[in-house]
Amino acid sequence: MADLKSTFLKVYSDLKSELLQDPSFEFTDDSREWVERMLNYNVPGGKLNRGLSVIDSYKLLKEGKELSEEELFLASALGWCVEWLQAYFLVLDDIMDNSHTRRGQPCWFRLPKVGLIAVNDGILLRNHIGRILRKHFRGKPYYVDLLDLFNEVEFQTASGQMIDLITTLEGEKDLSKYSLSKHRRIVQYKTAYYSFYLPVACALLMSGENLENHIDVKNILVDMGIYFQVQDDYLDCFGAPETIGKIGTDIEDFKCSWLVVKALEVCNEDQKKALYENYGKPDPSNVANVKALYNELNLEGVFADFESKSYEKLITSIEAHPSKPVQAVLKSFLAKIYKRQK
Ligand code: DMA
Ligand code: MG
Ligand code: MG
Ligand code: MG
Repeated sequence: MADLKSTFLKVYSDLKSELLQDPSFEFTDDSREWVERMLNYNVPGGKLNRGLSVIDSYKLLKEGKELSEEELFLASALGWCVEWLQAYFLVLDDIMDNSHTRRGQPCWFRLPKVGLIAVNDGILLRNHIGRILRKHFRGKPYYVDLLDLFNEVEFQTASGQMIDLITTLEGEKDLSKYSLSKHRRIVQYKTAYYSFYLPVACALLMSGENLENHIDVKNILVDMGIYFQVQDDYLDCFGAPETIGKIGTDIEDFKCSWLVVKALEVCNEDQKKALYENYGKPDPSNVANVKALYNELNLEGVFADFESKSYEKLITSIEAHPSKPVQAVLKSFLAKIYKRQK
């Protein structure tokens, strides 16, 4: 595993060097340094789960057959495309969510020299995906399908971000519009497609599969992605910032988080009043009141229950899938996230 990660990181260096030599742009020392620093700051510092899953999934689909050098490189390159997409969304997400830290360091836009240049850096990160795919996959029979996949998933994610953001509009802060179905819609689009479906779909395309034949796999991965974002919402409040590498902002931001939806479901009238008064305000005392209420309502316990039930449901639907290699892909993905602390 440690070995796979170092191979994967080596491919990052190769892809970065190619991007820094891209013949379509005449780099100066300054511009090359900027891009290199921006990439190193934003692309490789996460858990790399999504990227590594492309390689893991591809291996499992090959049922134990040794990968050639080329296959390992291509699966890694696709893994990095997923990580680049993630970096692009996170750079912009942190601006929109007014966040402070990410992966244990200040958010990119918080650096004094960066500021809103981060918006263009996000656009560059996005464009790098097309550069990588063009360079390494243009001759492949599945090239068009790959481009189409990345386009579709990017559109779904941006649409999810849009509904996440417009629910928090100033002057329209009304908790009564928050429900489990609204939460589900938001997280399905903003998180599940790019974090879960995309890595496996990349591996399927590389294996010569037609994605239209794998709608059932997609459905299971979307459910897994929803479970993953519920964990993210939970960790935003209950996770240790040193472990998750970020300080939560969901309460201040009036987010339609799973926690607030659950709180609304189980609270009494007085507690509801307190929630309405304190949710979505920047003052630390309001935030503390919301957290105290979450504790009073035992949301940690409610979450633990949700976590084990989701796991059982997912395992049941995975085991109903006819293909053993596909089952292995899905189970390995689930194992990576079950009861995660970060
Ligand atoms: C993340 O939602 C979704 C995308 C597309 C980045 P979020 O704002 O809850 O993520 P985080 O908690 O990592 O800021
Ligand atoms: Mg965020
Ligand atoms: Mg967000
Ligand atoms: Mg979050």
